[in-house]
Amino acid sequence: MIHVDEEYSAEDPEPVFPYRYVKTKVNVSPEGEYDILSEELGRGTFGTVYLCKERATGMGFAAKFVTCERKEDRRNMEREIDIMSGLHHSRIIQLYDAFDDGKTMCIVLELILGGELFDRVIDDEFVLTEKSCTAFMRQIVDGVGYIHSQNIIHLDLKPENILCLSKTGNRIKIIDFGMARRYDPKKKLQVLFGTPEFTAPEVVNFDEIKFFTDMWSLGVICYVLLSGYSPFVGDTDLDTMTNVTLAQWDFKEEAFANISNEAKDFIKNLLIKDGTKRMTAAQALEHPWLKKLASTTDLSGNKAKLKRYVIKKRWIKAVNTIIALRRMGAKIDCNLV
Ligand code: PIT
Repeated sequence: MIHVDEEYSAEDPEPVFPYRYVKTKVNVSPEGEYDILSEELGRGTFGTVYLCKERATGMGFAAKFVTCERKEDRRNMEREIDIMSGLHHSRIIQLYDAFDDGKTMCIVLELILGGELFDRVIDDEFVLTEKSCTAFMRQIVDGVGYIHSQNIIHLDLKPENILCLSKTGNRIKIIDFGMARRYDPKKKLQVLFGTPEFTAPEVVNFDEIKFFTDMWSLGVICYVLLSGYSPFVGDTDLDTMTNVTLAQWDFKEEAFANISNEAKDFIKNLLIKDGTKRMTAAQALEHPWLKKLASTTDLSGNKAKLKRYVIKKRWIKAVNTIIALRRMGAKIDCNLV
């Protein structure tokens, strides 16, 4: 059995490569310097991420490719590169290189091999406790606090975007800055995207977005992690968005009966409709639930719920991938199970 017992250390581990400021190599293709391997690390709205190897060093990386058919695709990638090249922190995936060959853009990123946080948490070997949840939440809040300190809002914080460094340790990193924005106090920032289940009411209502928008998502992630239930999810995205705009939610009785008041208070202070009343990342780190040693009571019932949640999500994602590929006219090798 793996217990996340080792206390999370605030000390920054050595980065795999020294922090660097990346400048996009224009009219150059990554194949000159990297071997792009056929293994897919991930696929999403953002494009496809492949495993790759730098020939000069033999080091492994993750390469995200985006075909820039529209002007907007290039602008989005340029924004992501600009944002990521200024984020240097151990809880944030690091940018290593960037290419623009005129048709396709590629960003080379730190390789993270432990998989998604929720996949790790539902592993049979993993013991879900409040303590293990705080070990993860503390790092996520720490990373988000750093992002905010750099004037960046992530805007797509969700379980899929939290990766584990290894299959056994408890260290995580935040990925996917494809939706991130720089906060400009002179401009009113409104966005119309995100993942409804984890998106704040101000996004759905097309109201002003600020750093507190990310804090709502952390509240939802924490709720799901502890209980296996998702507080706003409905049968359709539209139902989910209605639930979010109402900001009405409660602690599902059967799942939260054995959860501490501190943990509930932590979530209560994030899932607040009025963004200005939510805890900031700095306040969240000072909250008693993250400050003190949390309970080590085994939450195996909740873990079973979380497992069902993750498996259902995996299926929905697989089906959506097939639909998208069919639309592109691809032949599908159907080996889902
Ligand atoms: C890894 C390992 C892995 C997935 C990724 C990286 C993906 C990262 C990523 C980063 C972005 C983005 C989309 C995906 O927009 O399994 O090392 O900035």
